[in-house]
Amino acid sequence: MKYDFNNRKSSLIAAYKELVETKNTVASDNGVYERFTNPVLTAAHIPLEWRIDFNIQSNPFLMERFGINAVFNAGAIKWGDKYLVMARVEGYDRKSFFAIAESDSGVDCFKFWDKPVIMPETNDPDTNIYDMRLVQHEDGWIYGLFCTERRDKNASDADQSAAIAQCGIARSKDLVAWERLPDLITPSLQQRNVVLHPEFVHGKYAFYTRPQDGFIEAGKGGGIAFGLTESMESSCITEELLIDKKVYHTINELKNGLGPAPIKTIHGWLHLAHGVRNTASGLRYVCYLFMTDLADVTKITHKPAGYFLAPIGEERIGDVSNVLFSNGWILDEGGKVFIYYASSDTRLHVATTTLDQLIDYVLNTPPDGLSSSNSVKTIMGIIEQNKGLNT
Ligand code: M1P
Repeated sequence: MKYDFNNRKSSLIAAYKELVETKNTVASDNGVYERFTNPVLTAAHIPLEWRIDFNIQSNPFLMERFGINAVFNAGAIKWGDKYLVMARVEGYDRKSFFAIAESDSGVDCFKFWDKPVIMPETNDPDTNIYDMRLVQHEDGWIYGLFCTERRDKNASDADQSAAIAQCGIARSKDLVAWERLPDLITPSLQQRNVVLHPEFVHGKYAFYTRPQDGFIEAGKGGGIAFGLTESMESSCITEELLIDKKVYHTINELKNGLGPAPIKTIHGWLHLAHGVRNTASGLRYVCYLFMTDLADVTKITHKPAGYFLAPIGEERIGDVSNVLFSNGWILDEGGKVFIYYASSDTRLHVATTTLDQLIDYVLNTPPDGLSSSNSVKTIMGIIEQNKGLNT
């Protein structure tokens, strides 16, 4: 039987066009943020020309020649009048790379640029790169900080999974051409979730790090830390100061890590981070907010109890289930905020809110009392305040 190449090609193109032109609708509004019906990016949003050879001679069955497994954990930036996300794209081969998609609305119709990002390498080539944090720094550059992963050179042949994670750094003026800088040097054996503060602190470049002992386990280094370096061309942090440590019986008792770069507000620096705890069904990742002092960026002034955003419904299912992770947000003119979050290491979503709502949430949501009895006391306080109001 002759394979109907042209028919299959037309259906693939029509289905792709329909997907990338689908409008999004608000699915829920909890007073803090709105969630949307559809993810903004999935593996199916990757351009067909990246995956399929459309030549009938070399690909008569119109097979995918490069499969995409997932599109998730994206850095984000407003670029002119476009909303841009720089996503982690993972192939069937398990390798991740970066690709930029743009949208006019920030919530739907994201289209990838023509080609994936070509990220230059250092003298020590990366095996895997992922989780981009885009930062418009006051020095004039856009920096991209990401995780670079290489096999642990000390691992035995029998051990093919031991890896070393470190912070890779690149910079750009146009998001197309990237200059790779040397990886960040810190006292920690492993680094992930490293973020650049957008302003100089004491005249130096300031980083949020996440020191960890092992590739997965944060170990004794656990927590979000802070460090300074003189230059980005040979960045080296000699001291990591822990500013948000992991705490027993909280959402981040196992580990945590900063999401995107913080947003400056008149009340302080607003931070979005993820917290991880262990459960019988594996690790659970949720996102939380906190605020640090404008004068002392290492001092947390407000930290609401528990999570701000956690996976719900289908978001809970994916390659690494029960994970909600964010490394990109955009503060728009007028105070609207777009939070790009990924679910279960599989797809990218957006939640929208305003800076006013986020500030209200952070300043006025009670902190974690760290015991059941204190949780009940918090509820009793709310009940007391509501006396006579709920009639
Ligand atoms: O699989 C969940 C997440 O695991 C890592 O995050 P962390 O370093 O905090 O454990 C990262 O690999 C991240 O990409 C991934 O989403």
